[in-house]
Amino acid sequence: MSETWWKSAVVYQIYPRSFADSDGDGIGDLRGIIDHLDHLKELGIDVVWLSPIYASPHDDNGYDISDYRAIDPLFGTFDDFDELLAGLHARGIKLVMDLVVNHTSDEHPWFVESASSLDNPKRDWYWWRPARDGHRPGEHGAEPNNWGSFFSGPAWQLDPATGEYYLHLFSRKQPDLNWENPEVRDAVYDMMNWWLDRGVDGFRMDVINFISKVVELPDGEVPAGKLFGEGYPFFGQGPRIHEFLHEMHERVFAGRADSTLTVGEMPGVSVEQARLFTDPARGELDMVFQFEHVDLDHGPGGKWDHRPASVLDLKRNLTMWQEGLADVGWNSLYWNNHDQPRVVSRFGDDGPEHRGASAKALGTVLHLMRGTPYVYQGEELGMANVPFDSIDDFRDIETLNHYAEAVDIQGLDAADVLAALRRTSRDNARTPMQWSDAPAAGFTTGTPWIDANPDHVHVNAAAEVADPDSVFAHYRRLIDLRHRSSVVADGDFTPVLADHPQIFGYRRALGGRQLLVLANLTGEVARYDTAELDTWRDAAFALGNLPDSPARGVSGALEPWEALVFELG
Ligand code: ISL
Repeated sequence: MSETWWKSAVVYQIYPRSFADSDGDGIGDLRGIIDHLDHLKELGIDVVWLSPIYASPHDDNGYDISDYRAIDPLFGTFDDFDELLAGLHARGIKLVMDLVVNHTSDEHPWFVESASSLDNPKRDWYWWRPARDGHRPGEHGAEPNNWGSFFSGPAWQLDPATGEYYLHLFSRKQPDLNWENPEVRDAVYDMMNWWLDRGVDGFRMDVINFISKVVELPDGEVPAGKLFGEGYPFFGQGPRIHEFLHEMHERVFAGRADSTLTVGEMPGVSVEQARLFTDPARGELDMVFQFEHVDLDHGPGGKWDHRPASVLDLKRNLTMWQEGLADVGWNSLYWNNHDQPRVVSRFGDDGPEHRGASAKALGTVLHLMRGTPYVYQGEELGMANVPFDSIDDFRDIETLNHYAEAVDIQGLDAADVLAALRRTSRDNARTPMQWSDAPAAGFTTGTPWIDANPDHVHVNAAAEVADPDSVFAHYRRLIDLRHRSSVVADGDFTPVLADHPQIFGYRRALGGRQLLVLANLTGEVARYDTAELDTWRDAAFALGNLPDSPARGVSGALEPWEALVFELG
């Protein structure tokens, strides 16, 4: 197998809690996935990334792990897991596991031991600190530094047993591991080798650019209007991050065949840093998830402070990443995951007229760039954000904590906060996969843990798989094109119509073969000057998203949300 097999591969993310429930308890499970393997085969994907299925108290839906070597009974057993892995492999699909090692659950035995006394041998496996000088533990302002947690409130929790605080960048049930301690790193590498030896094909690494911290843990600047200081400068790409990732590569991946895939989730990573992380010569990671394009619609107040992102913003950012990782390194390409609102509602148009076309146009521009595309469950159906009308409908810890802080502490208007949640909450990605028009979208025979989107009566897999004009059929064609075309997998990327305010256009080229992608990412007709595209006048039509696309050439106009692909050579 070539060491860069993933250049022509497409990854599909499964969030197991919301994919398919086989036993009627309202929560998705491994047997539910087994029941739907043919959906994945039909779509044509090459790799599944499975969000966490390990033992967990589920404070953050499994991103708080209490045993890395156990399957949570909520999801099934090791027999189910082995059957799933075999079923995927039998269909030529690899399995990439989620690796959550910036933190564990506070119920992990490592943390329970660590918390038990000041001199426990595992005390130093986590970040314990006494109260700030001059303060008594528990007093207002006594936290060891001023960092805020990603899930609201301070990043420190006092443990009364020893009178010290522990660091948690996420919930208080997700204490951060201390990667400075070599025993921690050994334990993580052992666990990774154990899973690879069981037959899994790689890892998606949760917030892996946070694992190295500036050990003094200094106070951060407090942005205007915020309650806490910014810790990011002291844990984002910390001092030893490249050393740790290279060590992991040597200890886990270097001795294995080149059939694995590693992708590091890296909020806040820059293109220059991403080039270092993914330079094959450095032996760190195959690719990273960056967040710049999905943060473009965040205002100065962060994710809950929406501002519209223009087509120009979006394509300029994606183009910068294409160019930044053109010669060294590799991009991962995504619109959605379990933390992001649905792309058709965000950068597309989820109204009845344009939902299908805009979902297909966004899929087209993403899948034909240089990089490895990721499809998040339901994206291939054009699933949209959910119109929840009460805070009681939401389940996500980040969402619920933010609502409580914004309404109860900051005194913001509840209706405004709810409107922001509806647009941006992670729960938009977590409603049940829409298999059919049946109650609960065919996801469960019981009561789903989170309500299904009412639009499942017309947006669902049963209707789309059979329909050659569906979003599903379009995604299948895009995936097939990557498999068949070395230009898509490995060609150069050059922007076209770079300053056009509505059209995202680019050329891909490899040897004498070329591909042209033109997509109107707005609901109005887009006219363009064909002078720059002269050589494409007689190019062959390859793919389009509207009924009369095949008849349309490089004509100087694109219909609302029209996306066309042409081939030369
Ligand atoms: O979604 C976010 C909040 O707006 C992101 O900041 C997110 O928390 C960040 O991308 C890290 O995400 C990962 O780690 C979290 C977990 O809650 C997310 O689901 C996971 O993808 C902690 O493990």
